[in-house]
Amino acid sequence: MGFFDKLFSGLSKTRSNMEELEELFQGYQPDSEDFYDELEELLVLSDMGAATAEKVVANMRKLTWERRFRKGYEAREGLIELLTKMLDAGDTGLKLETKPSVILMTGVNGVGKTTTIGKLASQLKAQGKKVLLCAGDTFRAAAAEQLAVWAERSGADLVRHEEGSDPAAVVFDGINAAKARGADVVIIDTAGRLHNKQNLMNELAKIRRIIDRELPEADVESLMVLDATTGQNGLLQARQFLETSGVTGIVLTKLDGTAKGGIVFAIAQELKLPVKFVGVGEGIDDLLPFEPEGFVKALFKA
Ligand SMILES: Nc1nc2c(ncn2[C@@H]2O[C@H](COP(=O)(O)OP(=O)(O)O)[C@@H](O)[C@H]2O)c(=O)[nH]1
Ligand SMILES: [Mg+2]
Repeated sequence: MGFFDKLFSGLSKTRSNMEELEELFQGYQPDSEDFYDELEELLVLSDMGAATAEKVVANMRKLTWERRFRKGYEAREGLIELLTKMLDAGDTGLKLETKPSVILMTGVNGVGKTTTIGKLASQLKAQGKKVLLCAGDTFRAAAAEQLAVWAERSGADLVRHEEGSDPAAVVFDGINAAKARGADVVIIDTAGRLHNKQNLMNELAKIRRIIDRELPEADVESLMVLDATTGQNGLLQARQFLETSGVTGIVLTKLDGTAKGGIVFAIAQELKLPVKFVGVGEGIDDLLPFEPEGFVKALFKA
């Protein structure tokens, strides 16, 4: 399946949720208050969040007035344009120019951190990079096992310690192994759950300090993983990670399993962080680089 087709099918649930939006444009009446009310309702249903939906509607009113939309297709194009603009929250690419450079993966339990690491490792390997995975989730033995499977599949190196050992020590070893072996990228897995939240945040802060101390000049991409199926709730949970690990971008997983793809807009508007990748399945090739225009097009069948 091609790149756009994958995104398109990954968004099929969200798009079916938006069919009513297409109907809304078919019955478009300029200057109708009902149009704006229904638009807002549909956007909220897509899990865009009330504040962001309100903003879209306000921007849409303004654009309609400026451009004097009369026809449904004009208004539809206008909406596509402004939604695309709203997704621009910074650079969607990864900056990994130093050798080694680091990708730190954070997020609550079960969102798809380890799976995303496997997918990313495979993409970086395909670009000819030497990749080392570092099993910083030492909370459960199964976590390192799962990472080992992905290392095998993607052809990446792996550094792991025993269950229950200090994650910061694994990270220290991982970074030094990467230096010694001439790896291009170290990808660090982390736990999403510990005995309590404060423990987890302290641990992430400690990992971050080790990275900054051992590789002060390195490019560090700190990616926070969000599960699209948890919607607005996931967004709330995510805020704590932002301060602790210096997040540079978001990976939004499980878009294939939800009709609530509108969460992408809430992320850009509320977290002011770029989505860098979207997950559209459990397979190794099911991670797509995010790009606002393509995303909105796939959402609208435009
Ligand atoms: N459908 C779907 N499932 C995913 C995606 N990403 C991860 N998963 C699944 O989500 C579950 C939890 O993933 P895992 O990587 O273990 O999460 P972690 O606890 O954050 O490391 C696994 O069953 C994955 O296969 C995705 O993009 N789509
Ligand atoms: Mg994991």
